[in-house]
Amino acid sequence: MNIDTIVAHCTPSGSGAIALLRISGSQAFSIVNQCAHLSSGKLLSSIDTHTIHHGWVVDHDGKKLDEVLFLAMRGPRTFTGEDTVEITCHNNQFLIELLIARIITCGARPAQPGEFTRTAVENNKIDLLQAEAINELIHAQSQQALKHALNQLEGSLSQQLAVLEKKVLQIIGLCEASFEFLEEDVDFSGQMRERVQATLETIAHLKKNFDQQQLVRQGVRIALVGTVNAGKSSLFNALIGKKRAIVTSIAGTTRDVIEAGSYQNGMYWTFIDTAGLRNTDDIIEKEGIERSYQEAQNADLVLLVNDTSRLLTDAEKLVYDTILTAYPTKTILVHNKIDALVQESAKNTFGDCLATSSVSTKTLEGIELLHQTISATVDELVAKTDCPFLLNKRHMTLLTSFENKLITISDLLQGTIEYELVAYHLKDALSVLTELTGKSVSEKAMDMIFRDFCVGK
Ligand SMILES: Nc1nc2c(ncn2[C@@H]2O[C@H](COP(=O)(O)OP(=O)(O)OP(=O)(O)O)[C@@H](O)[C@H]2O)c(=O)[nH]1
Ligand SMILES: [Mg+2]
Repeated sequence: MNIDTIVAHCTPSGSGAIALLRISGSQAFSIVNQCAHLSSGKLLSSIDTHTIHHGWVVDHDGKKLDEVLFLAMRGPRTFTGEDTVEITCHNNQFLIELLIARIITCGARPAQPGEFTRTAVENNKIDLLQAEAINELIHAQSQQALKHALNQLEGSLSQQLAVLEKKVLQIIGLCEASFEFLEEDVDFSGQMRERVQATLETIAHLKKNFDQQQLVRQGVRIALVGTVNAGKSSLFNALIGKKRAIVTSIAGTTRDVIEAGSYQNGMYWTFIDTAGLRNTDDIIEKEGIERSYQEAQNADLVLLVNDTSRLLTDAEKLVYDTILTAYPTKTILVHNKIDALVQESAKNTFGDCLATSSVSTKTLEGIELLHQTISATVDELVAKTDCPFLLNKRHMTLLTSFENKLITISDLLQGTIEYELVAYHLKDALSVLTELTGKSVSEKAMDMIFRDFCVGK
């Protein structure tokens, strides 16, 4: 429980007519009361909850600082669960600082990052997963991410974890019962093994789409790689519709990784131009090439650009082969410079890839078609993310740790079973799960075991 009353500016800095300040805590009403002058003449501390009032924030000497609206909400029916006053004021950075300083003089303290949401978790208004969903929601880079974040905010992931929690609690119950009735030859080990297996399958299902979920969360990353002078930067510029990257006939023009993004079909696409791949002694270029490989690895989609105005050397072919062998399911082979095609065989095939495309960044032939191919591929990638929530790294780490603990338990359930040891590991696994939702369940776990499984003692 937060003993301080906190204040912060909740809307982003920048241009816009209105800004929102939030004050939350047990003293919110009495603090704002000292600096509020309502046009109705009423005292802020005496007004009904969940009402809006016109007025001014005033200085200690009654001087009007800004004309505002006060939104008065008494807890627990508020986001944080505490008494909350929100002030909509005019959006000017100096004015906002002035108003916050005034509210601080009246007894509030500046809020820490995320403190309102944290207070909401501490007051059990939302669980940790929902708090994380708020963050996801704010930063969603695609319509899908937004949808998943909203689902998660409504508790989709919390519900999934509650199912897992229940499964573990049932296994604990079976374990305790087996232990208790050891002498009476009651054996639940078969059931326990089955349930551990079923739980492991559920975890695998939850984890399955993690990679695609990152794509949904951050938008799609499309890396352009290929030999020097293949026309990667030209293609990059053609795809983003701007002359962003430098294009020259000098091999090795691009050395740094260049990114440009835009929203396309409800998804944020980031194109990444990279340094051309070749053997070089230039240490700057070497570093650039190293980064190109890195980008190919990190990308959701690779556009492998092949220069068809000349024939590749054997060494270059090897590089293309290596990339395609490594990433056949995320690479589109783009034959560029088809306006200057040296001979048909310059349209090399290197092995399996997602699609092949022929373009000319000079005449723009094929660019629109390539764009459509990329779009269809992105749609397919996104369609694979069929689960209604977004796992973050924290979730993934804890789920993996939970999974490993269950694997240990599964091993312990083979042969002669030491039920006490198994029970210990099960509770350990449960604590990992509750770390995910941010709630402590040891007490609750015991309640559940007692209610569902204790054989009438
Ligand atoms: N004829 C023709 N020339 C092209 C085409 N695309 C690019 N070029 C030319 O090829 C040269 C290299 O183009 P860039 O886009 O700089 O190639 P790059 O792959 O980024 O090269 P590096 O950054 O050096 O690795 C330039 O002279 C471009 O004008 C094309 O479709 N047709
Ligand atoms: Mg370039």
